[in-house]
Order: sequence, then structure tokens, then C-alpha cells
Amino acid sequence: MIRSIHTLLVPIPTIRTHKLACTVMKEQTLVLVHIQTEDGLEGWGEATTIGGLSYAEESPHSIKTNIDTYFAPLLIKEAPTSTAKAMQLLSQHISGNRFAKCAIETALLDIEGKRLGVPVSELLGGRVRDTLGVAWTLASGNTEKDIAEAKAMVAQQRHRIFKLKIGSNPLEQDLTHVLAIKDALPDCRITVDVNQAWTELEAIKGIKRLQDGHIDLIEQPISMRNKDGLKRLKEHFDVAIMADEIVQDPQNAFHLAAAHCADVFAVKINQAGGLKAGCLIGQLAHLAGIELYGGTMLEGPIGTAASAHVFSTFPTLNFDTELFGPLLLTDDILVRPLDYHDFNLDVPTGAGLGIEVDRDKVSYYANKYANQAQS
Ligand code: MUC
Ligand code: MG
Repeated sequence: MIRSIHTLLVPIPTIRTHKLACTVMKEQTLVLVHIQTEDGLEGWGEATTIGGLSYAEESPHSIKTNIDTYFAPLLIKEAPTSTAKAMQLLSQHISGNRFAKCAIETALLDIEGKRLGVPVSELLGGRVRDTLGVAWTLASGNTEKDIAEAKAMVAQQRHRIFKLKIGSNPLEQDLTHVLAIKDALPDCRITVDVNQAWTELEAIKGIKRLQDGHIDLIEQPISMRNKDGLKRLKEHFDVAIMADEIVQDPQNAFHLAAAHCADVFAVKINQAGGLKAGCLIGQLAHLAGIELYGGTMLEGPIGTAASAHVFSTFPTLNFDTELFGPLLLTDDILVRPLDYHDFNLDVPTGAGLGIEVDRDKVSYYANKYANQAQS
């Protein structure tokens, strides 16, 4: 039975400016959820979004406020006896708020795994892989800096798949940038994420040049509202077209999969509304013959560990993952950071999420935020 639910806003600076079509980030705000149970267990969950309200319809502040005001009182009052019952209760009484639901489910599964002595992956149907390939996003806004950054990543055996954030510059400038990076790194997989910035006509022009330049994957080139346009692009080009922002809860993913609107789905646990929802999307996409990619909402280490447990259960993961979120931050809030090596991330093996949160670090950043907000 749940005894308490606490939420914290934990902003951590990024190692460099991270430039997307929709925003420019200098820090990432983690919304942490800490749940304690009557029998003395505790679990951690995390929600993140990107650039306040610029990426999605929930912000760190709305996530915290809605958990404090609506989720926590409901869960304490109704006292659900399992994660499944708690999530059923939330879906009956709270519409939307998928990111907040994800944070709560993460903390509850962390507790359930600890109680049963098994990793979260085993509560989600079981892992079929123990390591995940991890892409890095080049988004400094400067071609030469991006090339130097990518070469350093390859030399450290950290990443050999690179995603480029484009769409905020004129089309020609973006294409020149991408093709220069592909030229400098011929042996690496290079993908682009347009974050919905192109019109369909711009996408036709842009994707043709990127396909000719041997770019491997084109992510969400046009508005998430133009589902038919995405399908047209998928059918017109050989290069793989990936759906990201448009893939939301399992029901919406089902319709996209049934209509085969994309070659690949980026699955994100926040966007899906939780870990089980993320697994469901992975399974249904696979059944529809759609390839899978493990996406990130630039989560910190708690959300990244949760995502890793989910992606470890996917039947196939041919486009790997982009679970680099913790590496974009200047500090880690775990006692032992997640293990990145040989171009991969190890899926944690301990009970629950298999991580230990550094409470001093969490308090330091949470207090810093609270003090800034007051002054
Ligand atoms: C997105 O749209 O995929 C993932 C990597 C990154 O840099 O931004 C995110 C969001
Ligand atoms: Mg994306």
C-alpha cells in the first residue's frame, strides 16, 4: 500500500547547448517522483519533456502540479494493491497526462520489482537482450563542432550512430550541414530528426537529397497532424521514414501501425503514457511489420533505466536506441552511473530499476531550483 508520494523538480545543466527545431536547451528539468509504501519499500520515477511546453502538451511544472493535486490524493485514498490496479485507477479518473502517468508507473514498478526481487524488465514480459546500441545526437548548431564531437565519441567507443537535429535553418543550409557530417564520418550511421519542421513539399526536396547522400533514417519530417503526408513520404522514398511525435498512446499507435504510416516507430515511455504502454506499442508495431527504435525524451538516469528495461523486451530493435540522456547532463543523480561501454548501454540487472539514487545530489539540485524560484 502506498504511504507517500513526493515530487521534485531537478534541473541539471547540459554539457553544451542542445539545439532542436522547436527549442534551444541549456538545461534539462527532471521531474522526480519518490514513492514509499507501508511495508518500507521505496521507488523512484521520472518524467521529462523538452523545452517547457515547446515539445509536448505537458511541462515539468504541469507534471508536478497534476501529480501533487490529482494523482497523489487519488492513489492514497483508493490504496490500490498493485501497479496494474494503480494504473487502471489513473486511466479511469485522469485523462491525458501521459508523462505524469509514466513517472508514477516507473516508481511503482521499481517498488514491485524490489518486492519480488526481479528487474523491471521481467515484470514487463522479460528481456530478450542485455545491452542496447546507443545513438548520440549532434545538436551544437555548428558543423565543425559536431564533426569533432562525433569523432571523439567514436574514439571513446561511446557512439557510432549519430542523429542530427535539423529543421530550424533554411533547407539548403541544413542539407549542406548533414551531408558534410556524413562525408566526414562515412562509416557511421547518420540519421536526421526534423521535429516536424518541414512542409510536405520541403520534405520531398530534402529527403531526396538525403537519400542520395546515404542518410540512414529520416525522423518525423513533417507535422504530426499530417498523418497521410507521412504515409505518402514513406511510400515515395526507399530511405526509412520514422514516426516520432505522432506516436503517442497505444491506441493511436495501433491506428498508425494498421495504416502502415511509417517504416519505423520511435517508442518513448513518456510519450506512450508509461512502461507497459511502451511495451504494447513495441509489440503491436512489430506485429504490423514496423521496425523499432528506442527513443528518448532526454530523460535523466531514472527514466533512461526505465526505458532500457522496456526496450530490452522488444522482439526486434533493428534501429537501436538513443538512450544517451544522462550523458548530455553535467551531473549524475545515481550513486553508480549507468554503464555505457563498447557503443552500448547495459540494461541494469538489479531488482526494480536496478539503480541507486544519490539523495544528496537530488536535494542539491532540487533546493537550488527552489531557491532560484523564490528569489
Ligand atoms: C526527439 O524528438 O527525438 C531525442 C534526442 C534529442 O536530441 O531530442 C530528443 C527528442
Ligand atoms: Mg524525434
